[in-house]
Amino acid sequence: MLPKLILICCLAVITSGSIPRPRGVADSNASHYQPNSENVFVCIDGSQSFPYTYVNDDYCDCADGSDEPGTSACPNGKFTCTNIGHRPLIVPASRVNDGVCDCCDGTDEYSGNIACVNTCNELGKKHKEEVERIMKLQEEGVRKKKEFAESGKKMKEEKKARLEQLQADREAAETERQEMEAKKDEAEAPEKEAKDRHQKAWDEEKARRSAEKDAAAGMTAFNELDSNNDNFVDVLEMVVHNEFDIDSNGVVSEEEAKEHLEEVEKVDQDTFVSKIWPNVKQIYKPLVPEEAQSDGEASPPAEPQGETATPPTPETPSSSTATPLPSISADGTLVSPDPPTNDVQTQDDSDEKMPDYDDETKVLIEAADVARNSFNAADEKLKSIDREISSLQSYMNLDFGNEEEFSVLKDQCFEYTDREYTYKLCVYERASQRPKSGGSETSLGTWGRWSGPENDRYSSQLYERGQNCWNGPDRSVKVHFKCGPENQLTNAYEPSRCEYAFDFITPVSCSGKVSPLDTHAHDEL
Ligand SMILES: [Ca+2]
Ligand SMILES: [Ca+2]
Ligand SMILES: [Ca+2]
Ligand SMILES: [Ca+2]
Repeated sequence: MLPKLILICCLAVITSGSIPRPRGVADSNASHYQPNSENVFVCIDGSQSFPYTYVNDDYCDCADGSDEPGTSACPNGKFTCTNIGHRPLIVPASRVNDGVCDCCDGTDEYSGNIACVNTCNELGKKHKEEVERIMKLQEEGVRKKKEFAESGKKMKEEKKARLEQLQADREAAETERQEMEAKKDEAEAPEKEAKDRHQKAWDEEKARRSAEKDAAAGMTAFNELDSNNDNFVDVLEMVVHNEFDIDSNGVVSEEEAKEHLEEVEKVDQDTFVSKIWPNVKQIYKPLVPEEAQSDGEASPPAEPQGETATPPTPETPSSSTATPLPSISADGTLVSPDPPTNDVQTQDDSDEKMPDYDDETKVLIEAADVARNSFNAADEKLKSIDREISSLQSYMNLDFGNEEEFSVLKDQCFEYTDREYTYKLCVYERASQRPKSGGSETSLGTWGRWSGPENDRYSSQLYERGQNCWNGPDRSVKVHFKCGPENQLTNAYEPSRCEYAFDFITPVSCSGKVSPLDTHAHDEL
C-alpha cells in the first residue's frame, strides 16, 4: 500500500493555499468543505450529513472520518500536511498532536505541546535538486539511447543485407558443390579401379611369396627328417620327433608316425612338401642337436622312445606358451632355456611392403586428389555460408526493443561481485555465477525472453534452464533494467531459492521522464 500512497501524494501537486479550507484538508478535497447555505457538511462518502460545526470538533461523526481532517478523533482519518515550499503529505490522523513532527511545516502539531521547525523550504530545495539531477540523467540517457537505437537499426540493416547476399551466394555455392562432387566421383572411379588392381596384384604376389617360403620350409624340414639321406622320409625317421605323439603318451608309435605320413611307409620330397607338410608345419620342430643340450662328458645317449619311457606327469603344463624356468647346469652355471622355436610364421613380415603404385595409377590418384580438394573447398564454402546464415537468422530473431536500442548490449558481458560470488551476465546469451574463492562456474540460465509486464515489456529479461538445483527447479535469473548513465550490472540476489534477480542499469532504459518512485527513493536516502 505504501507506494500507492506516495504516488498519490507526489502526483497531487498543490498550489497551496488557493482555497481557504479547514485544517488538515487536502487542496484537492477543499470543495467538500465549503460552507453551504444550509450550513450542512456532507461526509465525503455521501452517507451522512451533519451541521457544519461538526467539522474538526474533535468528535468522529462520519463513518469515513471525513469530518475530522484536522484532529485525531477518527481512527480512519487522514491529515494533509500543506507543506508549503515542498510537497503536501498525507499522514494518518492519529499523528495529529502526538508530540512528533510529521509534517515538514509542523502543522500536525498545533496544540503547542511541541514546537516544530519548518523544514519545508530546505527539503523542497533538495527535492528540486534531486528531481533536476534525475531529469538530467534521464535526458542524458535518452540522448545515448537515441545513439544506440541508431546504431542498432544500422546494424540490423547491415545484417539483413548480408543475409540476403548470403542467401543468393548460397545457391551458387550449392551448385558449385554439386559439380565438384560429380567431378570427384568421376575422378575417383578410375582411381579406385587402378588401386584395387594394384592391391589385387600385390595380394597375389604376397600369396606366391608365402607359398614359396612355405615350400622352402617344407624342404628344409624334409631334409632334416630324412636323417639317412635316402631322399625319403619314413616312419622310423618320424618317430624320434616327440611332436608327432598324437595321444600324448610320451611315445611316438609307428602308427602315429604313419598317420602323419598319410598312411604310407615313406614319402619323397615332392609328396612331403605338397601333402604332408601343410598338415604338420604347425607342430613340427627340428631336432635340437645333442651338443646344445649338454656339453658334459656324462651325457646319456638319446634314449629310444620305448614302452619303458615315463609318461609325462599330468600336472606338468605341456603347453608351449609356458615359459620354461632357467636351470643349473652340471658345472654350476645358470642356463637360460632355449627360446621357443615355433615362431616360423611371424618373422620376415617387415619386407612385405606393398610396392609403390605404377605411374599410371599415380596420375589417377593425383587427379582424384585435385578433385577431392576442390570438392572439399566447395563443401566447406557452403558450410561456412550456412553457418553464417544461421547465426544471422538467430540475430534477426532477437527482440532488441521498439527502436533496436538494446542491440548495443548484444555480445557484451558484465560482472558484479558480492562477498561470495562473481555474477556474470552476457546479454542475450547467458547468466552465471562463480565462487570468489575459485571453483567451477554454475550456469544460472540461458537467454529466454523479455519478461516485463504488458505495458512495460522491456523492463526485464528472463534467463532460464540453468543448472538444476538439488531437489529443486532449474536455476533462472530475472534481469531488471533501469535507467542509468552507463551499462552496468549493479546487483545480484536470490529472492527465492534458485530464482535469481539481477539489477542492470543502462541508458537504453531511460524514458526522459522522472518517475515519482525515483524521487521518493532518493528522499528516503
Ligand atoms: Ca466531528
Ligand atoms: Ca505528529
Ligand atoms: Ca630317409
Ligand atoms: Ca603315442
